[in-house]
Amino acid sequence: MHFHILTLFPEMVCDGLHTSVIGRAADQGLLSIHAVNIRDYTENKHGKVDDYPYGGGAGMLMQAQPVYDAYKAVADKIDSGTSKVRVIYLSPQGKLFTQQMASELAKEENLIFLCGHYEGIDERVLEEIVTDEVSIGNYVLTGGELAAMVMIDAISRLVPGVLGNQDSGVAESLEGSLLEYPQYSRPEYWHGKQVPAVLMSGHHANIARWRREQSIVRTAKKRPELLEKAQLSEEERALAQRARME
Ligand code: 6GU
Repeated sequence: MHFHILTLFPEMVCDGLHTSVIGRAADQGLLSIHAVNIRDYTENKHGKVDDYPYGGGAGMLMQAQPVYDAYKAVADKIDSGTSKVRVIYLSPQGKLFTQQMASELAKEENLIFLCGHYEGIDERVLEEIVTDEVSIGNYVLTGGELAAMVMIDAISRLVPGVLGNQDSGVAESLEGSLLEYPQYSRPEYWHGKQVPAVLMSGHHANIARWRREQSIVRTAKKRPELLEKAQLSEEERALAQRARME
C-alpha cells in the first residue's frame, strides 16, 4: 500500500505516521508514506498558494493551480494500470469514515489524500480530481491533515503483516461484533484490586466463556446499538438485556 498525501504541512503527516506500528510497517516496506508539499508546485514566484474568494467572505482559499500540479505529479508517477487512482478529499462535508470504508480502501494499491487548509480549495480543481470526499466525524478541524492521518492509521492496520502475527485487523466492521473484554497483566494485585480469579485458573474453556460474557455485558452497557446485528444465543441475549437494565 502506497499513501500519497498532498498537503501544505508535509512534516506533520510524515512525523506523525513514521512512529509506532505504522512507522515500523513503513520501515519493513509493507507500506509507504509520501507527503507532497503543495507549495513546491506553485507557479507564484513568492510561493503563494492561496488567494481571496471571489464574491467576498471570510478567509483565503487554496488556489487550483498548485493543487492540480501537485496531484498531476503524483498521479503521473503511479502506474495504476487500467483503474484510476482514488483521490480522497478530507472535508467535514464528506461521507462519514467507517471501518467498512477502511476495509474497502485497504484493497487499493495507491491512495492519494488531499488536505485542505484555510477556508477550503477552489471548487474547480476538486471537481476535476476528487473521487471520494470523506469526513472523520461531526466536528470541524483546521485542516485535513489529522483526518488523513486517522484514515491512514485505520487503513494501514488492515494491510497484511502490519499488525504482526495477530488476527488480521479483526472485524469487517464494528457493526455485528462485540467490544473487547477487559484485560489484565502483572502484578496480580494492584491498588488493592485483584485480577479476576478465572484468568489465573488456567482453565481455557472457562476463560473463553468469561471473556465472551464480558464482551457481551460491555457492549450492552457501552454501545447497545452494536448488539442489534451481533450473533448471540438466546441465553446471551438475556445476559445483554440484564446488563442494560443494571
Ligand atoms: Cl476530513 N477535515 C476537516 N477539515 N474537518 C473535519 C474533517 C475533515 N472531518 C471532520 N472534521
